Amino acid sequence: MAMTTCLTWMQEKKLQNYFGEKQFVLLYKASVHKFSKESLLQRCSRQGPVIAVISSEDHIVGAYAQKSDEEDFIILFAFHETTISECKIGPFRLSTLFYASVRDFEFRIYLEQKNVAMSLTVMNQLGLPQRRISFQECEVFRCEDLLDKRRMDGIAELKESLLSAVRAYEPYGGLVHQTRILLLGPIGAGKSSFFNSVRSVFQGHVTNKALVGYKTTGMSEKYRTYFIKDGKNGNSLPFILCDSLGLSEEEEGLCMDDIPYILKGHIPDRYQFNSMEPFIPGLDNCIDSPLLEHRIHCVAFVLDANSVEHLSHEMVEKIRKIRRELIKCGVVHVVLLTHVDTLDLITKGDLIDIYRCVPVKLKLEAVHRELGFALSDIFVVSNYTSEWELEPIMDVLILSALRQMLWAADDFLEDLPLKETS
Ligand SMILES: Nc1nc2c(ncn2[C@@H]2O[C@H](COP(=O)(O)OP(=O)(O)OP(=O)(O)O)[C@@H](O)[C@H]2O)c(=O)[nH]1
Ligand SMILES: [Mg+2]
Repeated sequence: MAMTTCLTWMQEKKLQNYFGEKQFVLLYKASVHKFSKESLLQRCSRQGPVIAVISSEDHIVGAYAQKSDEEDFIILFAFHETTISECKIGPFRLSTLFYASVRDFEFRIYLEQKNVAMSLTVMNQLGLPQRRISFQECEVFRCEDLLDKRRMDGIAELKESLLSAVRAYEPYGGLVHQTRILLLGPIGAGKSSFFNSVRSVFQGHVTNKALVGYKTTGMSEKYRTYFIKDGKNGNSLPFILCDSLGLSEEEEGLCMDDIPYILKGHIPDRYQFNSMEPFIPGLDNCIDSPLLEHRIHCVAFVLDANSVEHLSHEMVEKIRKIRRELIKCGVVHVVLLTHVDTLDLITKGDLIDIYRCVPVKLKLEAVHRELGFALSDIFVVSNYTSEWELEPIMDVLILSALRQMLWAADDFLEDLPLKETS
């Protein structure tokens, strides 16, 4: 059975961020490998940077050694509720903490006796109440750089394969040339930013074609059906992203009566939304007899991850009502959670394995609970907002979400009654 740490996800993450966005690999656990310094040193030597974590009932203390075998400064730390205090000792080897002579005693771990002792200075610097602490567990982790070259190479490869998959995508059965994905969601959720992000990935540099930002009444006022050109060969990509006015609890958002017209493909590109006056069929430029290719094939509800637990009752009701309409029309829908980069404790390196991060899992569960979406229909992205250069880790999330939307659109096309496809 795989060994697991006794640290909570939050505690481990705080330590990883504190020591510079590391990933921890558990090498030694006293309750499994015996409370013996020989056993510990045998497992933890020649491992590069390591961190020893000692857990007692009331405290978590430990030592971070940049080099496990050579003499160097060791950073001692103590975990407090929301902060970490530290103090530097040495230069020592890691083994000194277990074998120290009385002369250079500052911090010593008595593994066999399950207690740790420290000098008065260390105790004060770490903000601990006593010089001797009994503990139940001692764990040692190897500290790896989260974004090392090997991982970055893997990410670059994954990005290329996702790019190829999306370029090669053909809508189900050749029923349409391009799949239409509608971005719907509250004002400021990141709909236009998602379009900009997708366009950036395919252009090969960060672009901001759609206006984004904050205005109390929302930034996007026109309906836009965006074609995207592939920067590699200039060809149009096999999908169209449709950006709409944001939903609002107040009167200024997207008029609910407009939604069926958008879904059926009546509303033309650049239509100026009017929250107070619903779309009237037969207007100038209106698409009177939309074809299958004008219709919406997949809807992505775009939500700011920070807002999902705080959506107003009115907004939840609006989204549920739209879902009912979508189910009635058979349009497949998914959720896109934006702003994950701003969640507490999340760093860029976490985007590699974002669905395993506890704060993200909690957000997914909140969307599932509040709005009823299946967990497997919720995708997470960090949009391009302030970056100057493309980040392959962000691209992988953006492309993965896009690919899922294309698959969802295929489900819709596949499910259409025969008379609608001829
Ligand atoms: N940090 C971060 N900021 C984001 C993200 N997505 C969007 N933003 C920011 O959120 C704000 C609103 O983004 P928009 O793309 O304009 O949102 P929208 O849904 O199109 O808004 P409306 O058109 O007003 O309905 C902007 O300041 C964006 O820079 C994200 O993933 N991470
Ligand atoms: Mg917008």
